[in-house]
Amino acid sequence: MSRGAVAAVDLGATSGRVIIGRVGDGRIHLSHVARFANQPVRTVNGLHWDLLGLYRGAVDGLRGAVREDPELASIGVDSWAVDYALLRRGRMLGTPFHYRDARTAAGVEAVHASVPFAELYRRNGLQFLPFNTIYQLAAEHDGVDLVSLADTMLLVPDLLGYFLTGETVAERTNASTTGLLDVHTRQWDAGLLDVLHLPPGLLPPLVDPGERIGATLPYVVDEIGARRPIDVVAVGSHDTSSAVVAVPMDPTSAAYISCGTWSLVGVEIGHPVTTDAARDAGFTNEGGVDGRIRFLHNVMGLWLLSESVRHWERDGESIDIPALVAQASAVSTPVSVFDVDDARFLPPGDMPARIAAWCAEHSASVPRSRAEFARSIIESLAQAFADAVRAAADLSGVPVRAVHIVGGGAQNSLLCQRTADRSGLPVVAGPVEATAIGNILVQARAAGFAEGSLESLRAIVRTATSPRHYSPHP
Ligand code: LRH
Repeated sequence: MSRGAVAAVDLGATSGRVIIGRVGDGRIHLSHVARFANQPVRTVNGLHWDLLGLYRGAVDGLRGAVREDPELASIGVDSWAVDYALLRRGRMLGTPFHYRDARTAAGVEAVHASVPFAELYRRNGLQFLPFNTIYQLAAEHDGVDLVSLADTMLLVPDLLGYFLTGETVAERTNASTTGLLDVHTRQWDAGLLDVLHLPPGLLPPLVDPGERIGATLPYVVDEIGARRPIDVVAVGSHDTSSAVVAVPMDPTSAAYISCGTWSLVGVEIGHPVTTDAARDAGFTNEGGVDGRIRFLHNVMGLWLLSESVRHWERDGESIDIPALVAQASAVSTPVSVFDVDDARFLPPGDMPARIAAWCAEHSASVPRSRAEFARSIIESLAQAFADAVRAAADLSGVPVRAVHIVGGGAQNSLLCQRTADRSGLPVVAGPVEATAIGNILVQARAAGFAEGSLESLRAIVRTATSPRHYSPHP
């Protein structure tokens, strides 16, 4: 096994990063090269991602990465799931939408009229979320019908891969979030495309994490200042699938929470569970790296806190989130636990007012200060995590004896402690950089800098990081 460097482009809902990972001898070292803002843009026809701006940020970051390490073996891109661009003969049609755009309701109705949800779940194994790609595509018909003009649909990381290499592929873990992948065969569900009148050629060939997508095009080589074309390699391009690669867990007895804007709570299993009980509990079967299944529930996540802070900051005040969480820890009066998954919390807007309205409607006490709002959000998330961990264990049969929290939420010790308390299980927090680490490890294995199963990759994470432990308090 040799040692070497790869570059991860990791696009999150609020920022993108380029990180170099140096891997070898069972070790990993990260070097943060660039961070750039991801600022959604609202226009007259809805909420969009600035994908060209994000690509620009990625290219600038890759230039920095090449300057720092001219021998980079490969580049891998991951991002949030479900969103896509439509293309015709290689040109992007329209401005891709943000999954929090409200247009999808019509799409949900149209899809369920053709394929009832119970049947859809048996086919695609996905938790109902109104923004799953399948509903967004159906909503595109509501107005200008770009879908029928398109010859290709690319998910966000695949779009960046296309800009870098000229190759059009669909990475399988992210493809599993579209609703158009058969959860049992892991192939596109051609029957579903047919029933929904989607062009048969719309979905590109599937590739698996670790497969080479192509080499950077000459203009990219030039822009990033490389001496030669660099391979772009498929990783778990759904950020959650990369994050779960880097959970230092024993999947036969642990649950994980990938905790950031969203919180994905579940277990890793070998085969999908598409029972009526799993469907009714809102559990999804997402495709993982090496054919594993992420059986999880998608919980609203730290978006509740960040969007509240965004509201409080609207007049120019600046709020320090760790300081706010410290104030929330000091709140000694009981606060209300609300249903974090209530659909009203999905779109951007005045989150404190929505939380207050939920509490008033449910005869629960309304938080009176920012610290109480923050405490109420954290208690409600911790309760949702505990409930989802229990449901994941019951529905999958995995005897969960510990809960791993990775991602930004692993830094929030109040949330970690209250998750331990409310679940009655020990919580192991870290790494914070799980997504980038998972992206890097899959590339490193493809390049021969690491080897073996996910268990071997997780052993590297265990050696390289020092998680924090939280014991449940009675
Ligand atoms: C987390 C995430 C999650 C999806 C959501 C759209 O970033 O990828 O797994 O459900 O974004």
